[in-house]
Amino acid sequence: MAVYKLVLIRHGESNWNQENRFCGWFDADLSETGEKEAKRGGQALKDASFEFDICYTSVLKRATRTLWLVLDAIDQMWVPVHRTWRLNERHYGGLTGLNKAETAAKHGEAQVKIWRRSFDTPPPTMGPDHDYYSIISKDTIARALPYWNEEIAPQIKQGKRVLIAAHGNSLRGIVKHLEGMSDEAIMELNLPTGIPILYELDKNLKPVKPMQFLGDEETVRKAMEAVAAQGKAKK
Ligand code: DG2
Repeated sequence: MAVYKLVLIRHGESNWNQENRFCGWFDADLSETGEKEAKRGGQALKDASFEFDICYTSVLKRATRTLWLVLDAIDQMWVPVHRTWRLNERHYGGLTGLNKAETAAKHGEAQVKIWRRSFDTPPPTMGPDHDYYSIISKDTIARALPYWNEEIAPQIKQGKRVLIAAHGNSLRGIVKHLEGMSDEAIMELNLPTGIPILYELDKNLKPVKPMQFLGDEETVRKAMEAVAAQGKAKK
């Protein structure tokens, strides 16, 4: 029986999503499309009359701005927001700033998929000679899960209605944990930008049904395919 509801939202498209560059901890802002996606996500939550008691986000502006736009759309800007680096995107290390399709052409799509989606193979490290080394100094799930277990899960169990606005990979870490997905299964999951995801959870915070996207089926399908295609080599 569903006891709790949890809503996750990956930020809207960022400028670097638009340019198909590995972003990670680089603090790219939302693109115009991303702002529209975040507003549309907020509208979907408004249409379904969602209310929240507490919100969580990363310390990156694409997630923060998405959360602001969503809270504005549902007219709940007063809801307390907790920010943590533990919900930041996967640190893309030496790949930061590179074009995903060009990287796939150089290293192969299979290798790029491992760097983007695996839970045990981090991207190559970022050395001091990297262009972005001075701006942003990894293991996404290893840092997101303690925060989930120690901070977020207890709030849900107290009956708080929680919204998390974060990133493709930090949210995939939470999804993997909630659904008990294998390392292989999580490799195939691509979360769309700006579309709220609803989980109905039992008293032990286990999902009672699959994740539900608050958006029309066609938009969701296209958005997920587009994310998967970002790692394909340019033809
Ligand atoms: C993207 C995710 O992160 O990239 O860092 O490039 O969710 O913050 O836009 P987000 C990035 P992929 O893991 O999908 O390549």
